[in-house]
Amino acid sequence: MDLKDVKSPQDIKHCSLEELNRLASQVRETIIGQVSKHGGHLASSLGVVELTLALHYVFNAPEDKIVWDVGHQAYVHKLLTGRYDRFGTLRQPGGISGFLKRNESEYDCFGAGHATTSISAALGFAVARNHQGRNNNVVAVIGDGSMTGGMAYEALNNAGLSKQNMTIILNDNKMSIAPNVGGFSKYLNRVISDPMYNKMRSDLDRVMKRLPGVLGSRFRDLFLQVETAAKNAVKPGTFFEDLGIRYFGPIDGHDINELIMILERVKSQPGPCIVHVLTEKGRGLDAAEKNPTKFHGCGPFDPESGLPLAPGSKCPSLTSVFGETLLELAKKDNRIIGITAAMPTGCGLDIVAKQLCP
Ligand SMILES: Cc1ncc(C[n+]2csc(CCOP(=O)(O)OP(=O)(O)O)c2C)c(N)n1
Repeated sequence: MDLKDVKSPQDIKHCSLEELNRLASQVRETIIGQVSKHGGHLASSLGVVELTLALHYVFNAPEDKIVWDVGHQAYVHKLLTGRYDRFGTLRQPGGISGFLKRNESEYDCFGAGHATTSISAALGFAVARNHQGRNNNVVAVIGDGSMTGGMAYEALNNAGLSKQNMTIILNDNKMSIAPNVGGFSKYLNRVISDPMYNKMRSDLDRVMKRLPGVLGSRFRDLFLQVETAAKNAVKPGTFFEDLGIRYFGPIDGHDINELIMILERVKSQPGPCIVHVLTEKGRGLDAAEKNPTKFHGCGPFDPESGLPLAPGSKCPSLTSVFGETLLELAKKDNRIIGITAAMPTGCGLDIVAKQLCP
């Protein structure tokens, strides 16, 4: 299977693991090729290549609803949902959008641009599904950065209470646009680094993988019981479990096989679930892995060196003028406070922070 032949997610349903991994490489090449020529959001999409392939392999979009938070990480989704041929028009006048757009594709069930919207939207889709007597799946994909926004907690609160069948994918790359900060980010780090839980999980997974197919399915229930008991002893993800949302993870978000296994499992799980997936922002492009903030959104660049192609205008940017002016004012008046929407570089407040908050 070649990426250019993928006209819809149906086309990847019968791919072998090897083919899926090959598609992952082609998707990365295509995205890097396009963004290096015309600019765009890069690092977030590169981080979710395997995750998006696994989601479209396991779930049945557009009947199943896949809701992407913000929408800046959806280039992979676009390539797998019939927009490969138009991908060269991405963000060009008359071309396809850099975000999800409902009137662009039936696979874009929700369009945003604002962070933190996906769980609320997915919950809405789940309630509407039940209301209409349908049984499609609903998935929200939210980054750890977007998970720090207030609306996500409203949605988690309601999801836990309403017991709707839905899956939340927490795409944890430790980054918002800048490195993620705050209590929730620290909490996720503690979950990830719990050595006892990680050992228990890998031991259980190893046992499961050794079981032959039929036996494996017979032992699945037992496995779930053992895992639940072990989880209760070690308690990763208790924050979510206490809200009434079943927690799975942490999972390697670049291992397609592991992703497919866990997504198949949560698909049949009643009630709301959260799958904690660990990914690397900028994965597959050296310069973006080293500097994911710079490559969150970027202009044209040389893929070899990562250096910008166009030297840029001699005029200072609006962002830098804003930052410099605010710095000048804040130096004179300590009542001036800068608040950033988790993007200090993007709004010029890094200029202020560097000098006034060393
Ligand atoms: C309400 C709101 N605040 C801030 C932003 C700016 N913004 C765009 S993406 C993003 C967060 C990106 O982090 P994450 O959700 O972890 O996704 P990642 O890019 O790491 O995959 C932010 C803060 C926004 N789009 N909407």
